[in-house]
Amino acid sequence: MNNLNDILKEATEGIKKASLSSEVENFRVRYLGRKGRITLAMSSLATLPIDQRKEAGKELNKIKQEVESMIEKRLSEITSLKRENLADGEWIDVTAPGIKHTVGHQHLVTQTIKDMVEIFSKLGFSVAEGPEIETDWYNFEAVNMPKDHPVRDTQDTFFINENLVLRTQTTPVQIRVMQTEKPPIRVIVPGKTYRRDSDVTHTPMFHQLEGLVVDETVTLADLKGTLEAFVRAFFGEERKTRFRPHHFAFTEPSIEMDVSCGICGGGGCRVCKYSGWVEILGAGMVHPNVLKNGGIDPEKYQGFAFGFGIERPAMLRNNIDDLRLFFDNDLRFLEQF
Ligand code: 2NM
Repeated sequence: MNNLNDILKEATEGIKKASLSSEVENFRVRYLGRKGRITLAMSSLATLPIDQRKEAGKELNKIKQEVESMIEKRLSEITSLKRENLADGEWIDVTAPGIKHTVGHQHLVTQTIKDMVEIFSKLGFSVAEGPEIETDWYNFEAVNMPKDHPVRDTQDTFFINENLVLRTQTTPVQIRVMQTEKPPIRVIVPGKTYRRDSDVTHTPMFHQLEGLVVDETVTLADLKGTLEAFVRAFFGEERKTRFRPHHFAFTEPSIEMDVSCGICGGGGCRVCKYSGWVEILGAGMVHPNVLKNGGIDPEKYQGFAFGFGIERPAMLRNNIDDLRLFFDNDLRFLEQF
């Protein structure tokens, strides 16, 4: 009995002093665990003479329950103490602004392509894509640029071998469309193009968007109307346009289109080289040879086509003065759009 009272006294003092829940748990093991003092005392009851056993068992059960309830009580005291301390020291200001996650976005070139595609979609065009590595035939022959023709020199081509090139324009995709689809065709082709050229206004890779319409009665007037509708939608209603005669191997007749300068409004400035106009695209009626190479009968069908770079219209619309900014991947630039 004395022994039991010692156990109770020790446990009471120890548990009271415990300041961590892990310490309290240690007491639980020490007294109530498989080899705990109370557990051991329980098993030694059997060795007592029968007349003392009942009394001692009762006492021991009482002590066991007391120790158990002291442990639970102390544990809950420690938990609420922790909460109080937390409330004092680590309170949360629910009105403080949250931590902002950095979210990426599409590159300005991609955004611009998307805008352009949307405009042409409303005019009834669908989108086609094709390989960036092309054969000599698709990139040159098919679009009326035969071997040894001087116009090939103006293309600054990256050759992969005798027969393969990085496409210098997206025109080969239009040829593939003509070969696989029946008129009426109304398609635009945005994509990467490559030329061996690198300075302030040229990068070896740049983006183009070309368009092709083929049907039984397609005229230059349809071409002009389509392009004017595009310019108004992309640059704004107030822009003026003008067409000039030009020459491309793949169209006849060929034209270039200018828009009035958005910086000076046509009065003349550095961006438009004091002319009031900026050239934005080339176009024309598809050359009969090109239709033939696309498997289309030029006696029955006509087509118009146009092509322009993506970066320059994006520069004009966003007041960007250096083409190379598009491809430096400087976040201070990219994040502005
Ligand atoms: C341009 C200018 C003029 C053009 C021609 C063709 C095709 F496939 F019909 F031959 N596609 N795109 C074209 C015409 C492209 O880029 C300045």
